[in-house]
Amino acid sequence: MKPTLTLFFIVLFNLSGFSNDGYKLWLQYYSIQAPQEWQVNFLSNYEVIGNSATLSIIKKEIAYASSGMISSHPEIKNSIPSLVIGKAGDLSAKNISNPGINSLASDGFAIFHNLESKQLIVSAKTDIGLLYGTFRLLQHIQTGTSIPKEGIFESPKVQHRVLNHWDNLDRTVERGYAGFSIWNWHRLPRHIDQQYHDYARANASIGINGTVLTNVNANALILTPEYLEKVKALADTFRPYGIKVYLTARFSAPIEIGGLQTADPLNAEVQAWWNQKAEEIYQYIPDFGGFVVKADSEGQPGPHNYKRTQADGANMMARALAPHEGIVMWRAFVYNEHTPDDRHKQAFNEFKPLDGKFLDNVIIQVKNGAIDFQPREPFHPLFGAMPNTPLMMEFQITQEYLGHDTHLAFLAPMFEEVLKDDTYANGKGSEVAKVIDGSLHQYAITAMAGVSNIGTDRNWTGHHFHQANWFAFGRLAWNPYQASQEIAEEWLKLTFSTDATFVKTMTDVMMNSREMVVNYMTPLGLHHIMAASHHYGPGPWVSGGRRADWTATYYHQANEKGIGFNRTYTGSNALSQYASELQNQWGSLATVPEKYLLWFHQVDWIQPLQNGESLWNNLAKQYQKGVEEARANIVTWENMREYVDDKRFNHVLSFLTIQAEEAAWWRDACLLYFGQFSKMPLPAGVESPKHSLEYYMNFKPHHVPGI
Ligand code: BDP
Repeated sequence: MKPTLTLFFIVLFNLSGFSNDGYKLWLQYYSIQAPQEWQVNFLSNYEVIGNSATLSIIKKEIAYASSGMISSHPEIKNSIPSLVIGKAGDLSAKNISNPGINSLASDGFAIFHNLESKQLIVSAKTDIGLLYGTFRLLQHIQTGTSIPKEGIFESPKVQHRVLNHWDNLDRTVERGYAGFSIWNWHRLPRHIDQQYHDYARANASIGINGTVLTNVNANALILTPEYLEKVKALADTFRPYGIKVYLTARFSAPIEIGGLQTADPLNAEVQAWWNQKAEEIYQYIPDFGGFVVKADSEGQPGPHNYKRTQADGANMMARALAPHEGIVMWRAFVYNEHTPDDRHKQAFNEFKPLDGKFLDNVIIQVKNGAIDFQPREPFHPLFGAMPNTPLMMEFQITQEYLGHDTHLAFLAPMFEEVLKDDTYANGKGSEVAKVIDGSLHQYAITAMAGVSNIGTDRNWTGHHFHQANWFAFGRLAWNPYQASQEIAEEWLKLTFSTDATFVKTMTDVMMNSREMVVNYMTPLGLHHIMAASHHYGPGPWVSGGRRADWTATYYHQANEKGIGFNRTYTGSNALSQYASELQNQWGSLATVPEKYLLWFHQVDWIQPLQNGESLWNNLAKQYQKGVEEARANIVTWENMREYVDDKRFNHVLSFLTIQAEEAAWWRDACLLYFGQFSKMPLPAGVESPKHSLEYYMNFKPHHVPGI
């Protein structure tokens, strides 16, 4: 094709907006309209000092970013580079002084102005630090945010920032809604798909440095040589991006693939098996991160099978990994249907007495709340309760309980809410974020995990806006104190446009979105009232079956008098697991925040809330509010057409439409169901349900993904 013709097609393609399927995530590098001199300057005159696989990635990244962001602008050519990227040692060889570098962590970075040479310097102790610094600078260039005079000096506040893939070896993804697993095990190790590089690059661009490739409901096969070859191929691909690989270890693996009779953690043969297995893994992957373990939970094998403690199990694996500097992320999500106690209390009861009994390379992975990634949960009572054992945060990025892939919910405000909660462990000001970054209890290991929402969909995450949740997780794992609003703004600018109206409007939509979902699904502290098994759609009627703790009626306890789970001292007393300041505040109807009302209290339908109206009226109005918010988002988005390419615009629009319909489905089903007990009419302004309760109860969609 002639060059002019090619150009014509490129222009046509871009104008018609068909080209953007979202694959490029927040690394769009779209053309900057009227760039300022500094933007063009840095992208046209730069030097990257040294050679390594990571430095090659940096060089490629800047060239690529430059071709996108300033392609239509004349380059400014200088004889000396305006931007220099180099490790501390390499810079001093060039007589560039490097203030502040010593205090950085090995993967921290500095971006600063060198006043003598009038250059911008990106510096770090390691190549990976440089990679992070480069990405940060490119993000500044794209968003038009100049580097402050005093520079940027940053180290991650959390050491291990990992995605947890709940991906099965057959490529289905448990609780995954964006297609199949991106790990094509069958083609590995011989075929290294470009997407593996793109995945690692995207993660590096937000500081994620670890990936757990396999489902917590683990398959022991992953630990066999056949699969370790494949894991090695992925680890080799990810290494230059600073990403370590971890695997989930099935507790009964010594029986299943080792031919032993037992998996008892105190049995010498079992211990030797794990030691040997670790040796073997490190031969394939010398920088293997370690194991993530789900034990004694939801049917998974564990130390309980041998009357051993969680510490016995974790320490056995920790001993095997220690010589290789690997760690064990042992999950606290342990509960049992045969334990006659509120599920809320079980992990605390199990782990608190073991504080200080774990080896140094064990970290306990705790979900943000005590039940299970609900749209809203108070923080998990274990945070603040284990000063002598490192605890890490597990967030769920995939939206198992927040409408799957079609419901827009920006999760950063939810993560932020938990991180900012005060545990009062060492008095006022003992926020969860301080537990996670280790500062509250001086933990030697720190980590944060996010259950991935990534799949084979072209845009990776199903909903275009759910890319923002992956992005936000990376940002918060790097700095758990960052404000979610700032993250939303940055993501919008990188992904779509820096237009002020667009950014302001959509930041508001994003910031309100999680609360909106809470409103139309589980207002006022309700929880776990979704449909059984696939968890898609409402199911407040779910009861019976094999486990009470998997039903909805166990959690909402609705009856003719009222609704809610009494977790005060007159009920399950889960509240006693929190600090006395919180017990006082949350334990009284007068002071409990309404967002946690039905989480901790059983409340009469006629009980007046803060606004003087009855609980029933408040509940109904919250549901209605959520529906109205979802509908309003469609109108708001319609007005954003001029800022977004057609392809992504229409995709989002159609998902917003689904969301608004399903918000009404949640409202109608829940109000009809709870109305049987309250026997009160819907207050003015709340729409009458479209169908009968029977209709909703019988509505059973087939083949919902993610199970
Ligand atoms: C629940 C999910 C289940 C997971 C489990 C876990 O429904 O699929 O296996 O958590 O975290 O949220 O282990």
